[in-house]
Amino acid sequence: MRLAAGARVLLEGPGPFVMGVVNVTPDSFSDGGRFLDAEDAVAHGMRLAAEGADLVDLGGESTRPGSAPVPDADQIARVVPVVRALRARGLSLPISVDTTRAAVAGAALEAGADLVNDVSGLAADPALGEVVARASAPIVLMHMRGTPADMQSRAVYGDVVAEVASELGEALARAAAAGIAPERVVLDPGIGFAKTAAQSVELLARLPELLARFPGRGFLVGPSRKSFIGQLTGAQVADRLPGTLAAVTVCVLAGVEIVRVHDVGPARQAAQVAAALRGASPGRGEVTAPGPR
Ligand code: PMM
Repeated sequence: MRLAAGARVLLEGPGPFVMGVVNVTPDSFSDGGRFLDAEDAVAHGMRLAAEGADLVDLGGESTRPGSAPVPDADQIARVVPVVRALRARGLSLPISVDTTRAAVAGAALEAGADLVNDVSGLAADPALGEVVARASAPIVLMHMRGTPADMQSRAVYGDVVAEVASELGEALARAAAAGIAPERVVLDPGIGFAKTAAQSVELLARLPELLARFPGRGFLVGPSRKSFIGQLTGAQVADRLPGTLAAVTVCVLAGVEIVRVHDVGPARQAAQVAAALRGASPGRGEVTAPGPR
């Protein structure tokens, strides 16, 4: 996969690439409150880089089920100083901003972020597509229904893979209408967003089928510490690393290029082994390269 912002290449190669999560929120899904302080967030971002992250994802709004929106000004006040400080500390990795809001994305890109991670798939803010297009920035379009406040009431599917694929197709159409170049778009099925645990597991199990519906398109998946692992195992959020690594392995074996995780070092190792296994499986080509789908 090749992901570029303008002429600047952010990611290039077969992957898998590891996106490290830095939540700059008081109530995030899994590391709530621990990185609210900007300096802590910066230190955490630098630590993830040292652990081998290929890119860092900064978010100023929790998306946990039931959470309320955070005003643009608050998101900007949380995220922009962290972007600036990471650059001032010499971080050269691509920085993505996890937001559904045009104003937040614009401010973060201006401050030195490179791409946008939109959990609404361009459904929340009609102005976001234009901001991304104007900056020639890549965007991750994640599948969700509704908003974090009401999404779990909308986890009703006939065929979860077919419906997620169809709704990702609608997100792609929104990106195209905004003028975002197709090669700058990465898709994400949105594990845990408007999905029950069983639906998240089914999506992970059927990733090859989902990816096959979008030939040549880059995919990102974020299974890290999610509640499906808790429901399967009883593990609390802080104890879900083993389950996360099992899911990361499945993602990479399926051909997913980017995994979004909190525990970068362990996930990187799991992803490397899974990539070798994928490469070595019959008909897959080179051992060191997952190869094209
Ligand atoms: N999950 C969370 C937040 N942002 N973005 C993408 N693209 N995919 C995800 O699965 C995703 C996301 C929620 O997890 P967190 O609050 O622990 O970061």
